[in-house]
Order: sequence, then C-alpha cells, then structure tokens
Amino acid sequence: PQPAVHFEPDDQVERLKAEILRKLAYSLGKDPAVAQPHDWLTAGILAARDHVVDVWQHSTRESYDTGRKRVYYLSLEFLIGRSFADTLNNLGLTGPFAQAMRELGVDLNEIETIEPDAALGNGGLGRLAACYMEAMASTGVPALGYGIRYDHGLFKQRIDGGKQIEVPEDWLSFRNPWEFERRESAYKIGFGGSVTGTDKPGEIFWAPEETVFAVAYDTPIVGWRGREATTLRLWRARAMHPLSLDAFNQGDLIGAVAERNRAEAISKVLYPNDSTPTGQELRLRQEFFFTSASLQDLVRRHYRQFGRLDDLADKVAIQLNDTHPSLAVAELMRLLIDQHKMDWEQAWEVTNATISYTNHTLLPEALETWPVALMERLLPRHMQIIFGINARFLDGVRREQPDADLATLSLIDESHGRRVRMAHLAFVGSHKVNGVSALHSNLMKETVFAPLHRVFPDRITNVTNGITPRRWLFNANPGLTKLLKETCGEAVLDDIGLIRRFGAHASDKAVHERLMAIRRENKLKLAKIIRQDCGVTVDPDALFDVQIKRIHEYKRQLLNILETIALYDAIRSEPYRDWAPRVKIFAGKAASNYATAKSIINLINDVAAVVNNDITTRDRLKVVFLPNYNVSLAEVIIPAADLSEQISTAGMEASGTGNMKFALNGAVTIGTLDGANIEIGERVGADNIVIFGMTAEQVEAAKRNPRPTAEVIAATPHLEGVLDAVAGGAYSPRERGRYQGLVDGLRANDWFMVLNDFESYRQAQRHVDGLWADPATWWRMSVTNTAHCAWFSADRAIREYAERIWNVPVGLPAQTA
Ligand code: DL6
Repeated sequence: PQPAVHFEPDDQVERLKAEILRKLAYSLGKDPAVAQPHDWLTAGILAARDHVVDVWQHSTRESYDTGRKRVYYLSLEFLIGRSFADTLNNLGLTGPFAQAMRELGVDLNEIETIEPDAALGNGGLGRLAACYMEAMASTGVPALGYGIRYDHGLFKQRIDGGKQIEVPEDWLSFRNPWEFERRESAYKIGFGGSVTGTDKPGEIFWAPEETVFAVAYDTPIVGWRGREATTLRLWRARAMHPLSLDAFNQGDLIGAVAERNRAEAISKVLYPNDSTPTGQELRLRQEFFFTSASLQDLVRRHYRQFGRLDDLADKVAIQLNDTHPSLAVAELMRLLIDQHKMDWEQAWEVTNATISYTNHTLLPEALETWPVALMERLLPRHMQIIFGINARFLDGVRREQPDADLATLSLIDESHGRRVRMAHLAFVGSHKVNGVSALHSNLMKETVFAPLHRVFPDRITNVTNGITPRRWLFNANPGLTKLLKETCGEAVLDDIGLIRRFGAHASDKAVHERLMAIRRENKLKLAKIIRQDCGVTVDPDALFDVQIKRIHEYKRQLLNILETIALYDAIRSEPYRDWAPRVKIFAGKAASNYATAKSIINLINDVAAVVNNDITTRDRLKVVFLPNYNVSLAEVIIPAADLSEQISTAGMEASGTGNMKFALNGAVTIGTLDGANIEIGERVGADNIVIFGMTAEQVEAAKRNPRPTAEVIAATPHLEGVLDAVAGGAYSPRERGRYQGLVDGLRANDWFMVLNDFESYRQAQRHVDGLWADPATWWRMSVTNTAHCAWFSADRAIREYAERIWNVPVGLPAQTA
C-alpha cells in the first residue's frame, strides 16, 4: 500500500517524534512537559494507528474494488490483550518507535505495560478469535470480525486469604484509542412483540415490542509486515430514547432512564462463564443483538455492492465461533425471506452455503440450549423459522432414512421441557462444521453429533487450532527469536516453516547454552513478578513447572496440586535425596459461580502457604498462584516455562492452544492424549513429550463401568495419605473441614479420573525429574519442540479454513509450514 505520507528511513525517527508530539498536542491537548505516562501511551497509539489506517484503507478498498469474497467471523468473544507492541512489531516500527520515544524522554517498554488488556473473552475460544483476526491479516484473507464491545471485560481476579475475589474490569476508563466509533453504522435490533401476515415471502411482519440500536466501533488489525489489515467491528447497545422526558418531568428519575439502562445492559459486561452456558435471558439478548447487527450489516453491504442476494455465498463466508451466534441461521433466513422476498428454498440454499460453524466443546453441560417458551417470547419470528427449518429437515430425513431416530436429530429437545438445541441449529444450517483438533473432530462424529453425522456424512471436518507466532513467539520471546534468526535465517520471520532448521541444532551444545541463557533471562523476569505479586522468591535455576488456564475440573489443576502434595511428602521423608528443584506455577480464573473451581484455587494457595514456609523443602519446592491471569501475563509466563502442564481428562479438552504456545517456545509438555497434545506429540516425537494417563477410549469405558474409588485409592501408592491430609485440614489448619467436601466429591465419583490417573501422572513427573537432571537431553527436547511446532501457526489454520470451508483465495504467498 502507498501510505498517505511517505517517510524516508533516515528521518523516520524524526517523523515519528513529530507525529507523536502532534497527537499529544492536538488530540490530547497536552504539553510534553506535563504529559503523564498514559498520555504518552495514547499519543503513541494514535500515531501508530495512523500507520495502520493507511494499510487498512488499502486493504478495504482493494477487497471492495475486486469484489473478493470476504470472511465474517462472528464471535461473542475476542480476547485481544494489549495491542500496541504487536501492532508496532507487525508494522516493523518497534525499533524506530522505541528510539523516537527515547528521544522524547519516554521508555516505550514501560508505557506498553500500562496499556489495559482488552479482555473481551474468557479463554481459549476468545483468544483463538483474536489470533485468527491477526492471521487473516497476515495471510491476506479479507475479513471482518463481529462481536460485542463490552464496557467491562472478564473480571479481574484478586487473591485474598487464598480465595478468589472478583473485581470489575474497566478497560475503557481511559477510552480506547484504537477504535473508531461509527454512529452512521447503527442498526435496529428488535425483541419480543408479535408476528402477523401470511406465509408468503415479504408478507410476514414482525412488530417487535422493544427496539435497541447497535452502534459499530471499528478497530483495524494489521498483519505481519503491514501488508494487509482486517477489521474488528464490535457492537455497542444504545437506547432508541435515552431519556423519557415525561417521566423526568414527573420526578421519576429512575423511570426516565429505565429504557436506556435496559438497552445498554446488553453490551455492559461479558459473561464470565467458560464451558458452561448461563441460561440467562440477558445472554440470549446479547447473542441475538450482535448476530442480528452483524447480519444486517453484511447483507446491506452485499446488496449495496451487488444489487442481489442470491449470490451471497459467492462473496460472503460467515463463520460461527461456537453456537453463541447460531441464531444467524434464523436471522439470515428472516432477512432474505421477510425483507428481501426470497422464497424459502432459495433462502435456505443461500444460508446453508454461506454459513459454517466451529464447535469448541463436547462437554454435555456446555452445549447451549434455550427454552422454546423464552425464544417465543423474545424472538417470535425466529422461533417460527426454527420450527420451519426443523419440520423440513425432519421430513427430509423421514423420507430418506425411515429408521433414523428423529428425537435425537430434532432441533428441539423434547426431553428436558422443550428447548432449542443451538448446536443442532448451527449444524443443520451450515455447509461445513469443524472441530478444533483431530481427536475432537472424530469425537464429534462418534458422540454428540453422531446422529447428525449419519444424515450429513460430509459435513464434519477438522481444522486443528493455531496460534499467531508474531505475538506468541516473536514478541513474547525476543531472545529465542534472535537465536532462531541466527540459526534458521531471517526468513523464518516470514516463513515460520523454516523453523524446522532449528532441529539441526538439537544436540548442539553451544545452542543449548544459548537457550539456557535465554530461558534464564525470561525466568528472571517472571521471578520478579512472582516476588511482587505472591511475595515468594523463586530460584531461576529450578524447573519452572507451569499450569495456566481457566480453572476447571476437567483441566485437572486438582490432579496437579495433589501430586504436588505427594512430592512435598516425598521430599520431607527423604530430605537428603537429590531432588530436582521445582517451582510449581499456577494461574487462572474460576467462573464466579463455580464453587469447586474456586475451592481448587483456595487449595493451591493453602498448599503454597504451607510448602513455601517449610524449611526442609525450601530449596527444592515452591508453589505459587499468580493472580489475575490474562493475555499479558501469559506472554511473560510462557517463554519462562520449562514444563507445560496439559493434563486434561482425555476426551474433554477440545484442542487447547496454550499447549501450542508453550511447545513453540521450547517448553516440554507433560500431558494426556487429549486435544492437540496428540498432534504435538506426533510432530515432536514420543521422545520429546511426556505422555501419561488414560486414553479417551479408556475414560469412556471407565465412565460406563466405573471402578469403585475406594479400590482405586487402595491400589494407588501415596494417594490415601494425600487425600486424608487435605480432607483432614493439614493445609487449612484454621478451618479443618475446608476441603472435606472437595475430597468427598472425589471419593464419591471420579468423573474426571483424578484418582485413576494419579499414579501414572506421578510416575511421569518423576520421569521429568530424570530428564531435567540431564541437560543434554532436556535441551534437545526443547530444541525439537520449537523446531517442529510451526504447523501450529494460525496462518496454517487460516489457510485450511480458506481452502476447505470458506472457499476464499488466500492473498499472500504460502509458507512451508
Ligand atoms: O478452540 C479453542 C478452545 C479450545 O482450544 C479449548 O480446548 C476449548 O476448551 C475451548 N472451548 C471453549 C468452550 N466454550 N464454549 N462454548 O472455550 O475452545
């Protein structure tokens, strides 16, 4: 792209200084003499944003002029984190910007850390969406991401007396300098009311009882080398009538703003649930709000440009990120039939050819369903359309497969008081449905979606997740990146596949030394945070053993901490043995209403308090729980990790993406045969990963035919003692019964196979001790992990979506990954 203003490289720093100072003066009204760090940050972001806008306008114009097919990525979550450092890096401006700031008396690194994290997501699903927006910009796929501009993102976590306390997040308190408000792009979103008219296209009328505005806020996301940019369009809810003067004049101040409060509640706060839907009406309103705004927007754009809608699928691919936007199926049908007078059959063809759906979980409790009664009240026209889709679908099945079990296929679950199965709706309405790892996609075919898979055997496909190497390697780990450039060539930055050349150094002692020094430096940085936030001093030469992710029973932080207790006991009983010093690092948030997960956080902190104060184990074992896990913290922790804990109950973690980030940064994985761990193992080889535990098949069999837990405990060395200690209050002396319930739960039912996998995990950990004790082996494993994980780049995943699901050409040249 030709930038609006072109700078010669020589005076680039001078020009950047001038740009930053201009922003400071004319956008913020600040004199440099009195500017606060936050002013410099905002001025810097605004200056950087101008450069992004040049690229963005070029990308948008180009995709408009050529009429290229565009991807619309609908996601209720975008877990972006900070943007400043990544943007500068992608623009190739990090060095010049740092110098410009330095010459203005400002430390770029310092101001970067005061940028708030945009935490508009809970975990993996939201972070994946953010990686994909950047990867689409980097691979040249024209794309728009649609979501909600929540006033408050995921809560901040404090740890108080070992317990999680949730504090509201407030990322917009200093405004958001990245975004552009688009008052002109506002859509009416209806709720409730009644439907009248005939069955004919265009003759049916939905008169909503309530209408709110969706106002667009656009943020450009620039790709690698500043070649292309995508758009993140987030919707904010505004009231049609922000103030009732009648009520106000009668002294009813609350009534005067009631409509406004009700409308604005929709984009007020992100639901903090990971893997379990909340089932609250406001959540359904959020889902419909952003889905409808997005579809109205894209349909209008297409119609304006092409003057027709029957060819929508030639120009538009809509990706549903999980079922949260699955009302898109009904909403697109409504727009085509009711507003554009298309007949049902054609509207269905267009809808199906345009939409595709990604499933991110098979946990039964996580599959979204909504009561028919609620849907009828809130979205009466959509409920009619869903019934219409269902009737035609079931009729077709009845004709073609008379023996099929219609109850399992129906979009309506009649067994739990009539509920709409959102995953079924998304599945039936899509031409492709994908899982996020090979195992997960296979399990989709065998379990939750088995009946639908029999009807549509070509519909399910797999695209294993990916992560952007720009953020998670180049930016997060500059030391390793430098070494990779030296060993694989500078071109590795553009073609991550070249990282495999690093494998030639797997047994190179000099490279090992370099890696150790790089890791040590990263660990020192993390150790500083640990000291500040946990008050614990840790040894950077100890093995950093890390489990960071949402706290959930299936992710089994409980298994980790129980094994830690066993290790603690073992060290105390044999204090003179040559134990490999370890720091056990945990971080993660628990959904606010998830009592067991919160109890696990409490236990980790209680164990930490005991272990860290015990002089017998002082140099060998430390346990820390870092508060307020978020994207920025992950960027510091991952490059400092030696061991990556990916220990979910097999069959339950759809993919994982943290596992990929760790492996690419050279951490060794200890993990189960679950999600993408399997594919990491296939790439790095069995010698370079530590696998333990039951397989997904064994877990299924054990659930069908559970072994009595008493028998498992009796047959497992050390386990009884660990459980008794926890249940008896050894780690909670001031409240001895604190973990009785947690342990009773395990004894009653080992659904997550914590007891069943305990011994296998314990042995795997002792195997890790042995590997760590042999640096030549350990660093060979580390090199091999980095060298063989380029395949987990989000660019590869995006190419697969583009080719197999969206049918869009990828604009930038392919890489060798
Ligand atoms: O696909 C992204 C990510 C996976 O890596 C995780 O394994 C999976 O647990 C997560 N799923 C969710 C479920 N939320 N819902 N619905 O976040 O997706």
